[in-house]
Amino acid sequence: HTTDAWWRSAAIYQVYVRSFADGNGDGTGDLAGVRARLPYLAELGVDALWFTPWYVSPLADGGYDVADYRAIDPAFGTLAEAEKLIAEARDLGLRTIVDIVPNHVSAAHPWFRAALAAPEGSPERELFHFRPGRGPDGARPPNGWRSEFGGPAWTRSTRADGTPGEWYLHLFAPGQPDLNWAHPQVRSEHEEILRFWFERGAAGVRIDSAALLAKDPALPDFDPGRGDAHPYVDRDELHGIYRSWRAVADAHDAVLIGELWLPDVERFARYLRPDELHTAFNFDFLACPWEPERLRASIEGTLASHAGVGAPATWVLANHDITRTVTRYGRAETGFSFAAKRFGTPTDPALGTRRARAAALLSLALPGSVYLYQGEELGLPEAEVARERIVDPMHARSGGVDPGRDGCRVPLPWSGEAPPYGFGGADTWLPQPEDWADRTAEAQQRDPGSMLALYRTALRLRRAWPPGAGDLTWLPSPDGALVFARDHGVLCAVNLAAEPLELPDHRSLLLGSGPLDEEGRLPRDTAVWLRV
Ligand code: TEU
Repeated sequence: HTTDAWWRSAAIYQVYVRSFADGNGDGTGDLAGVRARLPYLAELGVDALWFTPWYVSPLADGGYDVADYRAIDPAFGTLAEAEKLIAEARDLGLRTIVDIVPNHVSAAHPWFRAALAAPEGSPERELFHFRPGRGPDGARPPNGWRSEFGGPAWTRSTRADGTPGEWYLHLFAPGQPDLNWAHPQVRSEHEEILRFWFERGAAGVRIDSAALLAKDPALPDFDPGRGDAHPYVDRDELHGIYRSWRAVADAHDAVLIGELWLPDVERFARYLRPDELHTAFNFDFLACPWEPERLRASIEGTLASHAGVGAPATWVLANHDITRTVTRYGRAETGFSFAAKRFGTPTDPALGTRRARAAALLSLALPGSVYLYQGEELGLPEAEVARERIVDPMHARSGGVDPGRDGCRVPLPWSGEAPPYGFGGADTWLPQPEDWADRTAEAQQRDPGSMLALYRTALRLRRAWPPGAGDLTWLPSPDGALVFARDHGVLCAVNLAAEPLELPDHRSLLLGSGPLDEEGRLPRDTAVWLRV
């Protein structure tokens, strides 16, 4: 843990490959598209790129169903292209993070195909969680666990003779069977996969669903209301797994980034150790409503828990699973929860944009590293994808109640007046809204007041701050305002109150998310950076 390690203060851009840029004109984003747009990313001023899964996959869950980690999905390109991309990015000062999905594989993975083909009780099945069903004909799932996407977490397999057989566990979609992490082959295979990508130039990995891998071997029913220990979230066995991953990462000077959705900050911080994960996404901040006291408590809680273990804080406002900030912050309920997602929730895009701009400056001013999801720099709203075009399994498995996550995964608008907005082929895998002409990267490049201009300026300023730049000091401020100084001489003020905020000295204004009022005060839902 040297204090100036790059990942401690990096701005990391998340590339959702399928929707970033389409080089071959088939309507699906690909590596050729990313390579062509690398100068855009370098100019944006980020330090690293995190690529969502680009491996061979039936795309039952947008690539989080991996059939082969050692090859790129043909829809995206080839392994040779990925290696070129990593090298070209590195030449532009951009490191590469790849996504690893250890909780499950695709149902099309050779291990699972072999397990299905093998008889009950065979060693091939031990790599997964196969169990007989309950009831006289085994017609009921082995336990009552629910899939994260809705419905039972079990699907019944079919025997070679066509009769119904054992059930297999999948915490997500049926096309994503859970691996048995008690099996040594599962462990060794993942360590090999890490080495494979580190040897190809990856500077780190993002670990998907990192808190779910280990299961209570009895697979018991549980009732959280009764205080039962959770049979698959945050189990102690995980720490041993990540300690062995850390040894692999250290041998390649690579970084482990955990996706850990854990409500308890103490439990969360237990993974951030010198011999476990380097860093993890801060979902507390992401889910936090746009309210001054809640934001301040989230920031303070984050900084305290991370300081306690010597890990840098991280700041995340959006990703490929979350409603876009412009839409979220324009709603009456500005916090995020998966459970609350509904079609047609009213939103005020102008208000949402204003707050998203302020939130951008807030998150980029905080000590630690920051994640930027593609399209946030363009201020894209959540797209309303027509029901018949939705492909996210979350939609179907919720019985059509949850719109799913496609609305934040729509192909990016690059240029022009109408779809596909320079994305590539006209037949985009998800339809783009008709009213995005003023949201294209090209249109925003010409507009100094655009979201893109704000992100570029903020990232450029932030990049000049000393590495490992230090602490944050809260300054006295009226209710509804957040004002803090960083010890390298930058002050950030955010006003969430109706009353305009007097600034200490606006002559040293570096950047604002919106204009000050005639008296030089900071209006509501606006943020500034000042040099102090
Ligand atoms: O998400 C893990 C995860 O638990 C949530 O983000 C998930 O979408 C939510 O709990 C549903 O209720 C990761 C990926 O980010 C997501 O895209 C994948 O679908 C998921 O893992 C399965 O691999």
